[in-house]
Amino acid sequence: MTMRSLFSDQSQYVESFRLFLENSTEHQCMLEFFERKLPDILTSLGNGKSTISVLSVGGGTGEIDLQMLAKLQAKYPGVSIHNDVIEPCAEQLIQYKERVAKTSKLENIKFTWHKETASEYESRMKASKEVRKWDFIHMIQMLYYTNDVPGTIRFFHSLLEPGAKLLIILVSGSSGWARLWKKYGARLPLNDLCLYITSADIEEILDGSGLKYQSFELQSDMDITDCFTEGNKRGELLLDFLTETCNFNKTAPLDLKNELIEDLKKLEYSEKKGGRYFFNNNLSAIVIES
Ligand code: CQA
Repeated sequence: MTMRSLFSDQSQYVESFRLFLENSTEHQCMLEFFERKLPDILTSLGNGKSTISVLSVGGGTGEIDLQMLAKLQAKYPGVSIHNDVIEPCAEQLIQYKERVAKTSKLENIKFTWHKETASEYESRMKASKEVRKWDFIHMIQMLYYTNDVPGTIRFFHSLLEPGAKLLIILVSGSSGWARLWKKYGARLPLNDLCLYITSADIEEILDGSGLKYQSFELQSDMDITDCFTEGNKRGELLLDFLTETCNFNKTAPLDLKNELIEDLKKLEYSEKKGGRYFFNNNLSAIVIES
């Protein structure tokens, strides 16, 4: 059997991702960041405006977006918000709309959804004559899925109003992911749909282009203890998510599997607490100024 990318199986990807969210503090660490730092970051971008325009690039199911919008509403009470969402995945857009429909206190927010990729949006905007500018643009855990990272950042940065901000969240250069990709990337199923990029790569791009930014490290972990129990279904799906491989346990060459499993227990990847292993899932939030 050959190793196949997890992306080739949509339903298995969704199941692995659901388990990952259950076993990690991925969303909690973002919400904590929104709680502690976002109000400051949002200062000035809406001053004196009657409408604030927000662009969510890769908004997914909207779970994180709505938390962010709540912070914006709290910062600018009574101000109306236009929230545009770019998201190519149809199922996720449906879930986003359902979530909006059943959430209260969204009366002053107007939602517009665009079922397309960031690069399709870019082409469409460049072809149309109108230039639409934004007060706040965010790209959360999505830059892995673009084909031209510097170009994508440059384009969306060019859409910022004066005083506006662009927020990027993705895995930290000091996370277990960074180590895993560096050592094993070449031996995992090649896939042009997902790039192995971290905050370190983004900061290098930003330093080279002279854009002014600020970074924040968000502490996060993922309980991977189940990965070390032979035959544990949850552990197998979590391992699939980590390696982005479909049925990694069944399809990976034995030497690769053994080496990776042993590495995951090491301190460069995980911390051991109370007999459990916590993979380092640290994220970085990068705030770029207009
Ligand atoms: C698609 C693409 C990516 C998705 C998705 C669907 C995704 C989550 C859910 N559905 Cl078509 N991506 C995602 C989100 C957060 C996250 C990771 C993937 O932490 C894992 N990565 C490793 C850090 C990204 C490569």
